[in-house]
Amino acid sequence: MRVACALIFGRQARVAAALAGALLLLCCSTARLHGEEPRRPNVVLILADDLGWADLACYGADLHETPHLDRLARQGMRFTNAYSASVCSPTRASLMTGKHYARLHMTTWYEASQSPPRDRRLIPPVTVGNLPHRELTIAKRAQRAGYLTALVGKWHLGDAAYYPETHGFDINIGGTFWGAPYSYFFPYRGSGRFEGEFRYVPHLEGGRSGEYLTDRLTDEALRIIDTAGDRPFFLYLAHHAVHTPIEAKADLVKHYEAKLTDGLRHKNAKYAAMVHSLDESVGRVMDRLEENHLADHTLVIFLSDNGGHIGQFDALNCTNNSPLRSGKGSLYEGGVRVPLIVRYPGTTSPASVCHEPVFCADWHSTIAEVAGLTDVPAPAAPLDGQSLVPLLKKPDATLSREALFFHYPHYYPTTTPASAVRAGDWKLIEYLEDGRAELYNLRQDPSEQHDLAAERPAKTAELRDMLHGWRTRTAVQMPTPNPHFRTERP
Ligand SMILES: [Ca+2]
Repeated sequence: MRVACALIFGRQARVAAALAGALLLLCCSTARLHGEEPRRPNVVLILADDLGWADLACYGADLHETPHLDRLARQGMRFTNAYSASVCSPTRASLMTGKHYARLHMTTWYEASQSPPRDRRLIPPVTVGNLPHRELTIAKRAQRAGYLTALVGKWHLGDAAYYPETHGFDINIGGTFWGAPYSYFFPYRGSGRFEGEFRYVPHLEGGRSGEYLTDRLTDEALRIIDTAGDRPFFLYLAHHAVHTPIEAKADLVKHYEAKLTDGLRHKNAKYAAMVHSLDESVGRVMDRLEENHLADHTLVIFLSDNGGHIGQFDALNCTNNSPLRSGKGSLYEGGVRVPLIVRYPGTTSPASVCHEPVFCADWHSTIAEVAGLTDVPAPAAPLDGQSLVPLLKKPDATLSREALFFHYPHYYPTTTPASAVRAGDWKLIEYLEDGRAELYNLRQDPSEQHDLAAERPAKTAELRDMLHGWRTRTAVQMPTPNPHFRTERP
């Protein structure tokens, strides 16, 4: 009986599916007859600045409250092994171009690109600060396909001749060569705090006293969603939060100060309040997509540009990436592993989790596939990223990729110049001052506490060869010995 019912229901389901298919075909044919193409999906790329892997509640944060991002993760897919570069601009370059930032010679941020320090053991290379116009950004491709393209917030990929408007964005609200605002409070400008630089965030006139930057950038993003009309849009909402200066709204700071207790991993109430405002922003964007009946037809991507900043601001550590080691700048996991949440109804399943390692350069190809940008020119090969659509459909799928590579030939408070490779569960970091290598098994030791380089010489040699091969193939820039360096100072 049960079998008969199943057969009948199965037949009915097949008939219904066939009818639905015929209807869909008819609609598509009608649209084509009238010269209309099916509307392309919208893309909302929300990039947080310096947000650590463990900074969201859905990634284990204890002080921070992030209900909207947690909801986004419940509605979509959360990645546990997503990687960016260890500092700002390289990730932004890779997101836009689909190329490894080291291939572009953009391994550090714009302001530091031209003036490497000359008092250390190695002299870091002079890198590219301006994203070259020969690079075809995902924004330019989307623009050519008819998308309304908008950058709201931080750009950090070059001076005025290389601003977002020159790289495919119809609208640029706030994008400059500066990597951080002077202040998170209107009028977002001033000098003295950052070595006398007069920093400001343009196009945010008409604010009121007390207005908070994260809220204002969100207002601007909502305006773009509202005004896109029938055009598909690519909205790149690149928040300054939670980069320094650590400044937050007073009522939220008070809320988190009251929550501080011994034993919490996160201890900075102002930083927690900045994360709170960032989370509210994501909630407001999602609400507006819902209100405008666009949420089911929009790819939403949320990630961070590098690991959490563990340095101090106003005598307090900004964040703590535990259980991951170190933070921004470093090639330990705390410097490069970041939160990544993706929602694309019909493709991502609710509350799915993906453990496959993915890289910021993958988003160019992913967005191109989702948006169907096959009818506009693609960047010249080779692209280093690959489409994540197979993972979005099936989180336990695997990508055919040898390894992920990292390259930071610079100095930062958390590191000396280094390169790294992650292949499967294994990770090798090579320090360029003396060639010393560290080897970790990330499955057994995600906190990178047990260096296995001496114990596993064959694996160390294998990964080192892989890393050197990649550096040669990719023609990355290397630091050079400093002939004037003296270990014994007078
Ligand atoms: Ca950053």
